[in-house]
Amino acid sequence: MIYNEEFETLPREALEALQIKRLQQVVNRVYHTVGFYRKSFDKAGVSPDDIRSLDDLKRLPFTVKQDLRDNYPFGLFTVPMTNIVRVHASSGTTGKPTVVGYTKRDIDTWAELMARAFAAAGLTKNDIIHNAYGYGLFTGGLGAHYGAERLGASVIPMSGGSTKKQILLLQDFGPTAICCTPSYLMFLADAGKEMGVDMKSLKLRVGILGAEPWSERMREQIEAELDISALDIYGLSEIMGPGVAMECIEGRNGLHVFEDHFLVEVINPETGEVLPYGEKGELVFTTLTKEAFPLIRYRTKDISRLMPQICKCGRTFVRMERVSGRSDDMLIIRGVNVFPSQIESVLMDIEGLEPHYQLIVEREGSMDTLEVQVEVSEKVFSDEIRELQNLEKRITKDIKDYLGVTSKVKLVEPKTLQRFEGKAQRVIDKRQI
Ligand code: DLL
Repeated sequence: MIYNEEFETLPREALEALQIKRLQQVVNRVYHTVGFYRKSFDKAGVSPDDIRSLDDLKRLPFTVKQDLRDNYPFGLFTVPMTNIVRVHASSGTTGKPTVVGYTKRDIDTWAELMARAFAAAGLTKNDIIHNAYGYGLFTGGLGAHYGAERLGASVIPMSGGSTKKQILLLQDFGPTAICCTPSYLMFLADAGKEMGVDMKSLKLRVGILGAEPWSERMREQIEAELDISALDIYGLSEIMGPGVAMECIEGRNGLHVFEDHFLVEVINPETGEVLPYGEKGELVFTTLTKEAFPLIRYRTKDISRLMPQICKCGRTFVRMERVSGRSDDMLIIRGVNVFPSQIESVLMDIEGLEPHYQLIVEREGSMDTLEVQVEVSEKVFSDEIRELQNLEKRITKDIKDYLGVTSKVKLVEPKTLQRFEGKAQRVIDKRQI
């Protein structure tokens, strides 16, 4: 099912004509309304008038997460706060989150793109969508919610957590679709089985799963355990939230990027050079229609490749291969984005800890676990065991409070963790997904 036949099946030529027109508009607008862009374009020696074809896109400078941080919280918005109707936020590389804003029209566009995503999963107004993405600053919950309503489906705004209740509603309300992270769906499947529920007998037909990397192997496992189609949805807060790209149920091979609203490029993360279709590199997005918070050539750090072959579903939009990893050290633990540097700054605010730590990420069953090992000072190490336990508790609490992730903290003797000559290897990721 194609939600917006007119745009989603535009012949390439017409699509590109629309894209260049929209690109020129957005480039002009950011140049004239946001000091940051004026400076960065001037520095790169490029003016909005230089953008005559889509090929000129590569003349524009990149935007990176640090730029968002430098302009925290609202510095890159192009409209006054009176026109902003919603803000969301996601983890930044330090304690401060990355903040994004939406006008009424932005929310409207987002709802349409999420409705398109649901339709690509084969859903219609006759479906009941159980939405277990978190509601709140995270874009997953409200993003999917508005899209489901736009489609006219019945949405169950469940949010994350409360496992038993999730299972109960899945049985009693009979949703035909579920939205959550793939690892959470595996967790729910296990939990349901433990409760004696036959998860295959639920009415669920399809999962709209994303917000973290996953693999074909995980897809097979989810599909077998729940007897559903498990489809991949991609997005990031900076660009909009979920619904930047979506896999279609007909193709099940790569995610269609909603190219009438976003320009996508793949670059070599080392050199910044634009790579041709088919080559693997870092995804870069430019928003074409966003009002409040347009972004020009935003480096996502997500690794993928573009597949231009026409899909059997009829959509003409290019597909991106499922994201295989990141070019930076961001971890996604149970759907929460965490940078090692954020954990470091929490640790460094606590007296008695040394700046030597290691993060060990594992997957037990379907649950990600995070262990934080940190060296304590000689003085602390000679304290009573109870004091050390209290310190562990305090660190666990601070990490939970500041970053939203549950961790197991292990204090270790001074000088026991490995030292590094070059780049420190802080993270040991043992997950096999
Ligand atoms: O995770 C938006 C989202 C919500 C997408 C619900 C899909 C479903 P952020 O919290 O800003 O936004 O995190 C964005 O998550 O740069 C990727 O690294 C990762 N990510 C998102 N979707 C996928 C996916 C939301 N399908 C960051 N596969 C992105 C792999 C994904 N990684």
